[in-house]
Amino acid sequence: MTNWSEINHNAREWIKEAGEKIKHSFNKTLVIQTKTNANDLVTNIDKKTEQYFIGKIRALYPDHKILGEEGFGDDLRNLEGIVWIIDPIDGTMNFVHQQRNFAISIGIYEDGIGKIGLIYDVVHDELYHTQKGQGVYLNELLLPPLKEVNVSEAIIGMNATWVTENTRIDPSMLSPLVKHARGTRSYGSAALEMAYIASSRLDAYITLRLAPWDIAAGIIMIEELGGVATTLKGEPLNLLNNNSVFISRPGLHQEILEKYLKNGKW
Ligand code: 2AM
Ligand code: CA
Ligand code: CA
Ligand code: CA
Repeated sequence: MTNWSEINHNAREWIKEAGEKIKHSFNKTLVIQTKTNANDLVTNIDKKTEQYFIGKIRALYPDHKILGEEGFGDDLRNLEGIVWIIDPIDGTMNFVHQQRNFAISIGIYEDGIGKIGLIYDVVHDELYHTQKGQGVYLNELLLPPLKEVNVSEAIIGMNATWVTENTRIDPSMLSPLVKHARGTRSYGSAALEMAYIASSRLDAYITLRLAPWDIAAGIIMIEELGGVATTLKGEPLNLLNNNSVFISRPGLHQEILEKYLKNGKW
């Protein structure tokens, strides 16, 4: 039998320790490289943090598999067994430019079912954590289930990219939603935007392309609180591929899907 509370305990200890190491790195010189384009950044700290987790997991749980953004884990073809899905720094651009508004994100799955989700806002020392069936916590505080709200009362997490000329969606599709919502925000970290829905700082989050490690932990939290996590077409998210992502409180999810997304030109 898998001892999930032990795994949870260890993962939380490691994420805090990794956060300490990241904070100490602020005084040292950062090595910044680009990946797919000039704005797609990675640093030596992203890589070191992923390697730190992999070292810990391999030592204690050699039969677990690891999917990490920076590629030091396994090359996964399926989600069989226990799989750790890790984003060592979500919001690298914020990490580089702001030294805040980034998070470590870890989702642990068994045969594709979310079991443990951790999102750690290092600088604010806010650890969002959940173990399936046991509620979602922000540090020691148990978060209440998500209540329904209407678009007119909702703050929606969305990057301005998607309402300007772009390669993925007609910009006119989301602009009515921007207009009808109470407000929009963009934090530059998918994991934090999902955590903010969990803690009701945001009501929904919409984006056109995310990788599994951006959303693996957040999905578990949102679903544990009664929220909904799908693609922009309302379909299930696939943790082996990139996805469009639409996360929301219940009720609001249906309203946005039906009024703004379903009949869109895309
Ligand atoms: P990252 O910082 O771990 O790369 C920024 O709006 C959000 O999108 C962050 O969560 C960021 O994660 C993610 N992101 C940045 N570049 C991306 C890309 N090329 N594909 C998918 N997600 C990306
Ligand atoms: Ca990245
Ligand atoms: Ca990410
Ligand atoms: Ca990252």
